[in-house]
Amino acid sequence: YVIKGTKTSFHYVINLLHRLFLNRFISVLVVEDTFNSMPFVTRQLRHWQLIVHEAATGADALAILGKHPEIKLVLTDYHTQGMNGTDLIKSLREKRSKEDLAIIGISAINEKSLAARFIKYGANDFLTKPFAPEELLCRVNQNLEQLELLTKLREMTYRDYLTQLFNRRYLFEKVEKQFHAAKSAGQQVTLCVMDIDHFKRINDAYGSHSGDTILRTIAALFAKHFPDFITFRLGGEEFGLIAFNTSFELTLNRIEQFRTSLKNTPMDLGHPVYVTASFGITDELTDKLDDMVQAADRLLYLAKQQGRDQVCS
Ligand code: GH3
Ligand code: MG
Ligand code: MG
Ligand code: MG
Ligand code: MG
Repeated sequence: YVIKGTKTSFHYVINLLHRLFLNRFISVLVVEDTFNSMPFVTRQLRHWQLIVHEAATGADALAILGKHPEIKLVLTDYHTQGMNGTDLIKSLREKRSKEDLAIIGISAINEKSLAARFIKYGANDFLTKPFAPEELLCRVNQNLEQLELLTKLREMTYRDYLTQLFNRRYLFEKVEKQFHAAKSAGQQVTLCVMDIDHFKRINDAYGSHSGDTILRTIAALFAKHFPDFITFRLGGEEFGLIAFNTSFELTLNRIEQFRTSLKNTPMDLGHPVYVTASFGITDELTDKLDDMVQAADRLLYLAKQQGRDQVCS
């Protein structure tokens, strides 16, 4: 339909082949309508290599979506059993946002205002029956591509480009919320900051490109050592971690272990280079997360003053 039926640019064909490959890993949900036109849609989507779930009623659709959080797109008609399409969209949107799940509403040609209503209730797009298979596939593609773009954008927003650790923005936009929730729940929160010792000397001796390599290596070691905690880059050669609901003593011990392991791990610049780091760690809860970071920073400063390569608590 897509390639043979109409004139298609070379670029578009390449794009379609790429989609065919990607689709094998993407799940979609089709909510069947009461007039039985959906088997056609299901068949088309399976041709298109997508993993297709089918729901017979609105309640079914909600249950399936709850069980399969990996579903990326829902196609629903207005006339579904038990619940109409717009009510279904409203319920779906309470669970999954537009940036996380694409919804395409399907309306008939004689239901003029329905397309607008679908969009108002939270659908990303709509199709008007009767539609060509080609239009169905183009709209499904477009919506999947938009979701993928948003996911990529979100990754870029919250990750540090050099080290791929979470960045400052993630800490103060996302972790801040977790911090307040943990506080209200009476949970233990431990925050640690780490600063590489005499990093300027490394840059001066080996160049900033080698400095970058070392920062990446240290970040990877840090994240690997603490897979159960949130690790981030605060900026420059300063990193941090936050641990929820873990004993302070245990976290402190693990930081000590990491400090020792780091100083004994050769950085590979073609020849071995050794680095150390200083740490400040606190579990004293503050009003804002930033105040806790600053408290840990003061302890870190103390560790530097007392000779570096140590943890201050
Ligand atoms: P101290 O032990 O007191 O922390 O000494 P230091 O030299 O590590 O501290 P200082 O703050 O004087 O210098 C930090 C250096 O880290 C200077 C800066 O150029 C370097 N740096 C910061 N970010 C990056 C980066 O992304 N890549 C590289 N290569 N160097 C960086
Ligand atoms: Mg400094
Ligand atoms: Mg430093
Ligand atoms: Mg710095
Ligand atoms: Mg520094």
